[in-house]
Amino acid sequence: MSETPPASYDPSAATRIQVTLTDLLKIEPAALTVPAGKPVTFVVTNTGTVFHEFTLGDAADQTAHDKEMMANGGMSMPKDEPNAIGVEPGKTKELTYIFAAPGQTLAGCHVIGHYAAGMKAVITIK
Ligand SMILES: [Cu+2]
Repeated sequence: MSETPPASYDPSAATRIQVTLTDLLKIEPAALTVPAGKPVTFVVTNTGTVFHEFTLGDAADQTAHDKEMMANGGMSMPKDEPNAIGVEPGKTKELTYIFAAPGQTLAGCHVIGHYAAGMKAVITIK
């Protein structure tokens, strides 16, 4: 995989990107551009009425996380991870991450059925 979780970084130097999770099973915006090698803080708001999550990673990571979610019933995340947060309805949470190298990756929501319905965003790392 082309990403690494944040090691040490200056939070004030992070690029901040607003993201919205919706009950229409969308991550908005559906296309994001982030810098490589610098901390990026995603400010993730769930505007819906059900739990959603925001998981960073390539297609293989997304598939692995989907299986992990299914093993736990598919409705919530047991705990946040360095590349994934769950966001309750009406709440905003932040996830800071460093994308190591230029390329492309994804963000997805893995509440049961959401990813398959298209709840994902394409992230271009420059
Ligand atoms: Cu969702």
